[in-house]
Amino acid sequence: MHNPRKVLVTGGAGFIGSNYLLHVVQKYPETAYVNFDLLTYAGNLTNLRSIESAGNYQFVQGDVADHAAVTALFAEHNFDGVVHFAAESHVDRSVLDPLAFVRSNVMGTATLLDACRTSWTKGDSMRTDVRFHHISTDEVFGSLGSEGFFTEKTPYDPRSPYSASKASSDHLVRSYAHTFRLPVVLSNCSNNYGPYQFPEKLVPLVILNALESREIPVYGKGDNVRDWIFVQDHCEALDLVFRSGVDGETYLVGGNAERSNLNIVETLVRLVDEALGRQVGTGKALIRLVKDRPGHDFRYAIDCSSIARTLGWTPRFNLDDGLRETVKWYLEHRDWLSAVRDQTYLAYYAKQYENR
Ligand code: NAD
Ligand code: TDX
Repeated sequence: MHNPRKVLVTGGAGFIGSNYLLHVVQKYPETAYVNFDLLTYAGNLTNLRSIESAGNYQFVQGDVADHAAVTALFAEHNFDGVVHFAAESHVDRSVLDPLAFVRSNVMGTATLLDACRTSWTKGDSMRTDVRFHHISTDEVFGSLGSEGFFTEKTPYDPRSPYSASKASSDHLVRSYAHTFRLPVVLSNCSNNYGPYQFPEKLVPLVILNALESREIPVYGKGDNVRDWIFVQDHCEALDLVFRSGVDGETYLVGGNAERSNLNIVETLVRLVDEALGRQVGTGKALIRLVKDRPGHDFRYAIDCSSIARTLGWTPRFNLDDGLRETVKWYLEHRDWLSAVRDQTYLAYYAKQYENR
């Protein structure tokens, strides 16, 4: 059991990080949380309004790849745990600007690991009452055909600059565990959806475009398959892995909910039509099959029986309920959506689709 007193959460203003902080800051009042986030386009402090004045929560703006800033942070706080979410996370952006991914995801992870090594080594030995939890993705395993599942034993085969940068960071984490005895746990999860997701990712993008009656781009034939998990289920798994996982272990987390992209998109536009009382088919008429993403992985699917067996975790939400709840959330938070759908986003969106 890892029972930390002071935890550094990196990337806590992003989609999964903010959902995680909303979950743990209230659940563990005896643990102090420091959220260290650069506030890139994907970071949004308004997500954390309900905990910003909690006595066990603090925000510090900074870059995980900035050695001086990370060193100063560790000198100021006596962390005994790190939960590392901070990363560039969008595959399409990694096609447009791969080096930003190497910097934040590879150098950022290496910089944090080294700060942990330095501050958690006492004399010749590494502390054992500390823990580094690395948050990673199923994309490190590459692409599946129509059969089979990823397991903890699947060899790495990353195929986009994003997944290659995440794979590199996973390798660095394991190398610090092996070489320096750094106590680590890793978790690799499938596609998350839910509140506070930036609308460049498929689910919130479809909801936003359906609401604003803009075209909805579906790459290729829309037959690529993802395994979808509600973000709250992921956060509950992360809480268990961080506090009860075994040192050095990797846990695969998935939603047991495979769907083709076209199926997800059609479900979402139907839910938006229903919620707005629009004529059936209004949203569907906005769907466009567009040029495929370069190197687009065909299918991801996770076998999460290992974490069910070892930590007793299984996803609680089924996909239809989770998507319905998600559409409801975005409709009730249209101010959040319009605030993030600013000029930067629209410029990115235009650039992304200019050749499609
Ligand atoms: P996100 O893009 O919504 O948020 C990333 C956060 O990290 C933002 O708040 C951003 O400001 C911050 N950040 C980026 N670069 C930084 C840097 N150099 N220094 C400090 N902060 C920085 O991402 P997300 O979807 O919440 O993903 C979080 C983590 O979970 C990532 O490591 C991602 O690889 C992983 N993951 C995501 C999914 C998914 O479906 N979204 C699935 C599996 C794993
Ligand atoms: O406009 C779109 N049209 C479309 O067809 C977008 C944005 C996506 N897609 C397709 C591409 C994928 O097959 O939908 C699927 C999901 O796309 P994304 O939401 O971009 O997610 P994906 O590329 O699968 O990666 C996500 O899951 C794993 C996260 O972004 C990663 O951070 C995570 O590691």
